[in-house]
Amino acid sequence: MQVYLDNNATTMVDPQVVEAMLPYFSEQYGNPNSLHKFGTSTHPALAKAMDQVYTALNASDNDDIVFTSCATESNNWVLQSVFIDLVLNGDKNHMVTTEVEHPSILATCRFLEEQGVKVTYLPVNDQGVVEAHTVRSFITDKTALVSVMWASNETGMIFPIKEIGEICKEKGVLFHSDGVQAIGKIPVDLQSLHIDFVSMSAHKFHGPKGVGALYIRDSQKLTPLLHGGEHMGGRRSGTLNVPYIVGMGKAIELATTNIEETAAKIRKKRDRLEDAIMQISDTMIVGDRENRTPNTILVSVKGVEGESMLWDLNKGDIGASTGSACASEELEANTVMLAIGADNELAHTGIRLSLSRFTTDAEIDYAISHFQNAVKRLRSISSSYAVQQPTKGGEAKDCELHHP
Ligand code: C6P
Repeated sequence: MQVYLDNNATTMVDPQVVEAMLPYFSEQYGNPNSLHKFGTSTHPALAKAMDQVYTALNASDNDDIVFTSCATESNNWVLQSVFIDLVLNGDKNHMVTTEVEHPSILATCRFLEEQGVKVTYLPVNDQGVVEAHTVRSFITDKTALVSVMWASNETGMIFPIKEIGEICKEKGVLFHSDGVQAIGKIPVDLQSLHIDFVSMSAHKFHGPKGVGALYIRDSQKLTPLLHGGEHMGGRRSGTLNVPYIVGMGKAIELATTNIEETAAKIRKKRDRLEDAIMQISDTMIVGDRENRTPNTILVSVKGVEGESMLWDLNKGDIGASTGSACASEELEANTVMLAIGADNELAHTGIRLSLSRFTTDAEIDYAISHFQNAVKRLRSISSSYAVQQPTKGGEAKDCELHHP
């Protein structure tokens, strides 16, 4: 049996999505900007995909949704352009973000710092979440933008986006949220929130890789990152990737129709896996279960290096990760665990397990059994664990940073 538990890195494309995309590769392959019917015949499919995204997010007709190549592009676009728009033309030169954002935010922030922008990286609490009052206390009259992720790719923890949006509105500061790990996993209603920009990526909700979007509230001005043609109303140049946009529309529709019901089913399997892992002595889960996306577990197994666990799981045909796939080749400590206050050794014990609506009960049974055996095997050869008497299972607590 093969078990894929790395759905926060990417997901399987839903067969219904593949089916919706196929005609736009070799039948209706025209360029939507062409005036002939090969081009114009793609317009209804593009309009439908756009509608599917608006409906899924409950965006208003005044808002803009611009398709991009991925969330990395959407994140870069917002951060770089807000400072092109506001710093070059005004006197604001400060942004607020968190220590636990995805590398596509953190690396862009470092780039902006090299251009003279001042960036405040907010600390997180013991759940790995930034608190709204912390955001408030770091906004100054020089702050142009606050960028806080909606849900963590590493822990699944959901951030207080509604409260942060209200603070930004009150302070007259733009608010961007990286919604990649929230959209398609938890209900999102953009009309009930005050968020100026939201980034998303189709391959996180069973759509294709290489297509994402940026939501722009009230269609406000944002200098394009890519200049060229008049594609997407001049907001993002480059020939529209029709099959992928069609796929993204279908995928978001499938992911958000009956989302609460689907989430409950995923949560039940996730909780069963989590309960079984917590029966193993000296394990800890990062983040309170109720405030997490329904599919994610970040677990620390004392005395077992995350990378060793990963390879053991891989030998058993289980795909997991130690954290963000973008950092996983570097054998780095888990950034969220470090931000919560774990020491370097402990932060190397993190394993991220992320389910999807395609994960089956049989796969969870297999993963539980393999995980338990892997811990036994690896602890028996671990110099930091070998001599210790294991404590009774089931006593692991959410979010404690010191193993018993
Ligand atoms: N996170 C992970 O393993 P792209 O691939 O560019 O569409 O998405 C980037 C991205 C942005 N924000 C968040 C919160 C993300 O989780 C990701 C992708 C994967 O965690 C791959 S690094």
